Amino acid sequence: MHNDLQGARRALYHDMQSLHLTPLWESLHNLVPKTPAPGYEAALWRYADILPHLQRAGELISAEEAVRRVLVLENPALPGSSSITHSLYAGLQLILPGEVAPAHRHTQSALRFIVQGKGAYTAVDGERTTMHPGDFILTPSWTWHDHGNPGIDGQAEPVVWLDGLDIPMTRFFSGGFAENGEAASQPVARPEGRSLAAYGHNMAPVRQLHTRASSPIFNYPYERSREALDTLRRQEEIDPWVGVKLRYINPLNGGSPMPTIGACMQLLPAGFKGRAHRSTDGTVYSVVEGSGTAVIDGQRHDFDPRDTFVVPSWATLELEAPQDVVLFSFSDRPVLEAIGLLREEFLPE
Ligand code: GTQ
Repeated sequence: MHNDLQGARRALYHDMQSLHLTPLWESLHNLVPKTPAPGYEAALWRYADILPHLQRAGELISAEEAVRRVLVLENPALPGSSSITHSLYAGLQLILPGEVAPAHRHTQSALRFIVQGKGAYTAVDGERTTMHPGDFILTPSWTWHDHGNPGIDGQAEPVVWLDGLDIPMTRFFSGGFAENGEAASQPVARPEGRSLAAYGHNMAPVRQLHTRASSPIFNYPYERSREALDTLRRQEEIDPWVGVKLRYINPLNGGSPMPTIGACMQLLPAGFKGRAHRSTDGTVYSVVEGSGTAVIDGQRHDFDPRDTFVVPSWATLELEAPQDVVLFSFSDRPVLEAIGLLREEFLPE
């Protein structure tokens, strides 16, 4: 190109800078990419690496002082963002015997996936649910929630769970509001198990209005999900891409448990060597059972139980399971679906 023209263009860019004007033609290809360029990375966090730090945090700060004692899993390519993908947050929360994480509510939607220990509870709008490993618990937008760890059957142990929230999405839309509760623990208004009894059996109460966008079930117990996967695994042909995979639903409308976050549980039978698939929803996986390998865009990530890994938007994923593997996963899929951005490809062998 002519040097003068080049110089004149640079002068134009420079002169209009103070007016906060930029030339689109210099960035158009980045703004409208041919395929998603997520700008964040695949990553795996080993539980064995995290646990000692979580234990140290347990010695250095109480759940009450911390409000939430959480080590944030931050995408290596997004330092300072507290994000695991552009839209999602993930962290591992520890609550020790006798501790309380005080009541609050916020517009961000949250899920808890129990990773280790039992006998802690989450209370959601006046109902407690006791946590067991593999349980999938919701605290939908603007619901009061607190966590405590009184133990179960006279025995209390440290409990660790994976928090998944739409914090970055809420920040993007400038929709963050929060309030602290009056007391650390909210009063119990309904007996434990009420939600599951009322909504967890393909039935629903007839004289109740449902105005909330999220599922009325707020604990999907692992026992049941695991049993379902196991039955299907014995009865059906295994899907060559995802194994036996079910998504969690809001029983009132068949949609996702919360408007911004979808979640799934899948079983890969021993010997499974999955074909490659990809989708535009960057997805966080928590390993429930078994060791295996996630091949993400050709790179191998070996995982063990309780590890967490993230698969970026449009990255190919191949799952390998030398032994039975169970994976929990969550993503922003319902949002992408709602705005027409969900694409998925199951690649041939
Ligand atoms: O338990 O309410 O990991 O508000 C981040 C923000 C957990 C929670 C997190 C939160 C919570």
